[in-house]
Amino acid sequence: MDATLYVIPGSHPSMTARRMLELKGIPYRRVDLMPVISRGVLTALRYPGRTVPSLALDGRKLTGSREIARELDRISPEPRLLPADPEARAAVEAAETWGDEVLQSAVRRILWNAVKRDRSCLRSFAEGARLGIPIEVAVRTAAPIVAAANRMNHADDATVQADLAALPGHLQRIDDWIEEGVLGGEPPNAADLQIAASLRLAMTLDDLRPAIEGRPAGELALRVIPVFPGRVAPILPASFLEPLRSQN
Ligand SMILES: N[C@@H](CCC(=O)N[C@@H](CS)C(=O)NCC(=O)O)C(=O)O
Repeated sequence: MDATLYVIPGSHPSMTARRMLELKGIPYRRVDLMPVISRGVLTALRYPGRTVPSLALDGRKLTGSREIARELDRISPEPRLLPADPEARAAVEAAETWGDEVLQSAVRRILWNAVKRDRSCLRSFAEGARLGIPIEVAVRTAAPIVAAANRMNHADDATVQADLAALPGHLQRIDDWIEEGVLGGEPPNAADLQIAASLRLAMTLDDLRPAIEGRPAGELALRVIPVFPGRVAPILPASFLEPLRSQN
């Protein structure tokens, strides 16, 4: 099987797709793209979407972590990413959709807002990536990319403050799904991988890690995605983090 996965360093759904391919035992070539510029590259390569992860699989082109999960289950059914039992599948798909549409976007906004405050952390996300230019050059010239990513993702302060206020509720929801057995089984399902990658990206922020790591959601994230490069030193205003205080 010939597989090429397009990712952005630090992209959480890209990590979801990487872990899916690893769990399926499918070897793949990874192509690292710069954020924002990735859009033009994927358009030029005629992918169906302009986001990462995008995957070429024996000539077929796919965009989206959920689309990739389904195609991988189709071509290589074991281990299953989505349960065969209809009721279990519906529960996993609901958690996966929430993980994609709610948690993934919130964590992306929080991250870009933090990066806007101090770009030096970008270096840590690029560990092991091949961007085609030296990482120091990429970091030094990243200001327009960071500004564009903040705009495109609506990572403004008011939205990110609301995201942080919602985070304790998100974490409780994940803990509940673990308790119910929707998440946390072995091997991990598509929802585990979707949600764990967002939690791992959130845990790269020193501001957020203490609120996540000691609870079932954090333990799940570390188990499902053992390695996730990146580290953001404390940077968010204390008032933004107030809703997380009672969590620590
Ligand atoms: N929710 C989709 C979209 C993923 C997504 O938005 N990826 C971001 C990186 S985390 C991206 O490609 N951003 C570049 C851009 O939008 O220009 C998925 O899970 O595949």
